[in-house]
Amino acid sequence: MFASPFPDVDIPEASVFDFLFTDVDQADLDHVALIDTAGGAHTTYRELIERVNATAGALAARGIGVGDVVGLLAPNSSLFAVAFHGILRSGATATTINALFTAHDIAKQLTDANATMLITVSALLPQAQEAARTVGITAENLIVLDGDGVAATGHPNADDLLAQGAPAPQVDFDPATHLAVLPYSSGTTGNPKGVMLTHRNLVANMAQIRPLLAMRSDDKILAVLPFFHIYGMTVLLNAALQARATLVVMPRFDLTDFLGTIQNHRITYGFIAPPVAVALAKHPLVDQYDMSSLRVILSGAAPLDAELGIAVAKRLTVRVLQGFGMSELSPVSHCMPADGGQEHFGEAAPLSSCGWPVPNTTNKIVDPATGKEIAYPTQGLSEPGELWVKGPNVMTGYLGNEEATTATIDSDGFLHTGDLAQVDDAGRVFIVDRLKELIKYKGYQVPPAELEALLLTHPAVTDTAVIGVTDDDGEEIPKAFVVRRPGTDLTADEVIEFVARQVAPYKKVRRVEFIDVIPKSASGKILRKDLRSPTA
Ligand code: 4UW
Repeated sequence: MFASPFPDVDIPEASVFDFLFTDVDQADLDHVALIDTAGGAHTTYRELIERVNATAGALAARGIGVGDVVGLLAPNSSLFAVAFHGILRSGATATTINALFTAHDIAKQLTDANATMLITVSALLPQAQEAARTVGITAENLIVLDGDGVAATGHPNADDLLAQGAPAPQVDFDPATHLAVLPYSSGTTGNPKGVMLTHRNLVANMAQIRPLLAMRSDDKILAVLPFFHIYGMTVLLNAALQARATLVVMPRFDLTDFLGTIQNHRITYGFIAPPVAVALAKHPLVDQYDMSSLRVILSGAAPLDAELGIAVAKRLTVRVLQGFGMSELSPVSHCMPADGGQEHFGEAAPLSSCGWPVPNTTNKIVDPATGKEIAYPTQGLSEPGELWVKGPNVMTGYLGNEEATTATIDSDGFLHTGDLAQVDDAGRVFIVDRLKELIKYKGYQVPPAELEALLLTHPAVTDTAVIGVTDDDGEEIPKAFVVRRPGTDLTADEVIEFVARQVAPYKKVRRVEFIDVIPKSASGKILRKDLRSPTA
């Protein structure tokens, strides 16, 4: 067992709204909190807080409050930020939905989360409407933030909510137990599950990462990571606003816009996932832009290749850092400090690591075969084992799924990440492999169980297993092993096409191999390890 080397931080008993906004300095009120690159709107902290309160008031007037769940389906924008904090401020729980989801995916999440309202934007209205119809959400409870408004369409928009002038409600809940958000994650196995994160979980994670990330009010933070995913939610919508920085909000990633935004807004701090690092290290376009304002780039959500990270640091003359997170950990459990670790430890951590455990946490590395704890190394690296994490950022469990909860959080409070890690004698943690089923495509979760269930509906497929493999660019991609029904001539292209027609683009199967039989254990569990041969 080893603890964070950083001093414990104080975690106030406060709601997310109170932690973020009750003690804003007068000087910060007129500071710009959010800039939309689409449309160019600027929102000050004063305006943000007023709008969050007004949104909470309007939701309360519609009967939404403690115990209700509201779906939020939108790409990044200042409207998203207001809606998100408005939901939490009203006492309701936000279930954020991947903006790339199909109507089927959206309905599934809304149903599982028991959501009674859906907030979206006009670009996603067709799938939002279809999902709302499926789950019985009325037109009035489908809010289209940038839409033409209730008079024109039957769907209220953001202005309708603000114009209502309803005061923010007095809400009474215990931050330690009340759910702030319900993001969905497949965890170590199976279909996506609602990850129950309390106000305390989110407040704790903000407090835990504050001394490491050291964001400042004069930082211009690039907000291109999706707010609906826990990474963007915590580091951007929560931690960056807590630091009173300015978020420069991009609705989607496009390399030219991304580089132009860094140059034109003089971005100082960037949060990315590894595919963006590939572009920053290799793409010729990068040389045409002035990147000199950048001081820190932090990568997470999937493994960062150390050579690649070093190439980015050299090319842009910037500090590149890596962190590790998981929805179930609110999400940040490991991170390098903004100076790489120089001040605290005398040297920066190697980029192949994801830094040290964040304050107030302890870790174990456990041999998955024997369940025995692996010894902390006196020199060099420990043996690899499953990473276990304990701390105030550990979720309370999976919604309505006691079995998955007890399989993931043990009786001592350690969350079993399903990732294989090593620790070195300086306390730095290296993620070396993934034990769990989950596949990550460009940092997005692809649950194999979902693709397997879909493939089994194809009449020419008798059995299947989907695993992650690495393509030529070092990207993890979903690959399907398929057992063909005898007498059929199903092709790989047909399999790819069959899945692509029915899932969000990032969940596509990108490679197919036909085999005679799927390797399974005596209990019928797919032996994914056996499928991971060098040619896979
Ligand atoms: N190296 C190897 C990594 C890494 C990794 C994640 O979708 P989820 O549930 O959650 C995330 C959250 C990532 C994150 C959030 C905040 C933050 O500061 C940060 O570092 C900068 C990262 O991705 O997926 C969780 C799973 O994603 C893999 C790993 O398998 C984990 O269990 N993963 N980060 N640096 N693998």
